[in-house]
Amino acid sequence: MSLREAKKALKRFDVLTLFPGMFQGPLQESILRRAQESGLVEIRVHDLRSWTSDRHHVADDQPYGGGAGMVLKPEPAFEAVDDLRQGQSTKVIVLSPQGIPFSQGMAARLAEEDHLILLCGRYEGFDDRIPRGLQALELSIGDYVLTGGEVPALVVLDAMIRLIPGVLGDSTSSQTDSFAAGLLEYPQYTRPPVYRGMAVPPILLSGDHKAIARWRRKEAIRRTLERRPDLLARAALSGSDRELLAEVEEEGAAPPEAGPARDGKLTTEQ
Ligand code: JCH
Repeated sequence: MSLREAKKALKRFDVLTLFPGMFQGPLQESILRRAQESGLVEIRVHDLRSWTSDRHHVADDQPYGGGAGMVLKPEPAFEAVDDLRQGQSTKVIVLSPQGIPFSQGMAARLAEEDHLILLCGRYEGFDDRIPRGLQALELSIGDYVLTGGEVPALVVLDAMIRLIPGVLGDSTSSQTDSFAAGLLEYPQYTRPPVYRGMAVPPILLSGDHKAIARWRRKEAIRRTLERRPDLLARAALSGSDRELLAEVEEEGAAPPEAGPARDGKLTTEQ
């Protein structure tokens, strides 16, 4: 094996779910499909009901203490993980609204693991001995309640897999995108130069690469200030970034017709 090939280690992902069919479409298109075909990643989706022992393959039960809904039983989850675990290197991830926030940084760290098991719950959640006993990393993809852990598992897989070396054709593109840099992306344009009365900013057609780089950085800062001030507060801004930020603040708010509604009609938090 050459030095180049030695770096190209296979990553394995085992998904445990009551609805394996939910993974068939998303994992068989585009980049996730190619990542598997090229042998960089292996994703196995398993039906949790295979690890139930009763005749009716029951995976849920009523919550102790009463209350509405059902809870995922511990036995199928523990037995499945026992069967799939590959020694110490295996990390178990449980998707839940009670998890710690999943982020780009978390995706980058998890993309370095050799073997992950992702457990998707259903019903009103799972017996709390599941994440505790499995010493799982409990992750939330955001503050909204979904019907189960399948869509969150796909989100986590997608975010991790595109960071695995060799998965994206261009090895630099995942590094340079916005969240890695702590700012939102600058606006992009392609042909035609004017569409439905909206012109491409003339500087992008100027051929002046230095001026274009400055404009892009300034627009990235403007967007981040307007849409995600929380990100801007944590961003590592250089001296020239601070000058661009001062210019943006001097110029004031964007005209209301310039972009999607961010006023009372459509806010990011209710
Ligand atoms: C899940 C549910 C009512 C949970 C069952 C398993 C993750 N970020 C994120 N949002 N939603 C999830 C998620 C993950 C796994 C499961 N549900 C549905 C329904 C609940 O409390 C009343 C809790 C949701």
